[in-house]
Amino acid sequence: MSVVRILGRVSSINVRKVLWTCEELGIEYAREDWGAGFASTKTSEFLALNPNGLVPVIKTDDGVLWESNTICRYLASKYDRGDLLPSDPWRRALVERWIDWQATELNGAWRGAFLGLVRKEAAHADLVTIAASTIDWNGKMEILEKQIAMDGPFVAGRNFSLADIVIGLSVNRWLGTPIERPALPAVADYFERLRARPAFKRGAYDAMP
Ligand SMILES: N[C@@H](CCC(=O)N[C@@H](CS)C(=O)NCC(=O)O)C(=O)O
Repeated sequence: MSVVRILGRVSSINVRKVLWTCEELGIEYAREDWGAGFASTKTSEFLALNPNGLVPVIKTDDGVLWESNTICRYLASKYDRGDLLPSDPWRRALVERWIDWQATELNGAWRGAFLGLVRKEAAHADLVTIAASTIDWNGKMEILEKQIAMDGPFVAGRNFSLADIVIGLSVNRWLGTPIERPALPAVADYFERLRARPAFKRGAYDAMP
């Protein structure tokens, strides 16, 4: 396959999922800056690629693809990386569960606090909403704490998987957002394990929550 083209700014957590995945796969890719602060995703040119007007989008020999978690799954399957996304239905489901949990439960929980405190969006400046989002977000991270403590050292068990990319970047966001956080030692150790990975260092841009 020729070089995978990734459209999206690195300040996007969803773009970084794809970058980190490419680094774990050890494949060649080229990234272009699209999205807030760069080329607009609301132009007809971009909307023809992704009607949602969101990054990331990838262009491959197979075609154009959007939705970050789907892109990560596609790339792991394309490059036959059963270690990242197992083919056995049960083991795969244990990985996919956390990928889906990130996109639904976790992503919904941090919205108010992250957009209000980090992106400083006027529409999310309401302190009551930020406080409610913080409680919700911390509660989700307590779930993660129990999972890692009980079934770690990675989120889907003994081995590093695609779920750790998606969840790891979410932990990075949690740690980088100025909220009051409970002490979660298993999550803290987990994050250090992820940070030690060479692919994390190259693809995760952890200074950006
Ligand atoms: N569900 C989508 C969400 C993508 C998304 O929300 N992207 C944001 C950045 S994280 C975006 O494109 N924002 C608009 C922009 O940057 O122009 C995915 O996971 O790919």
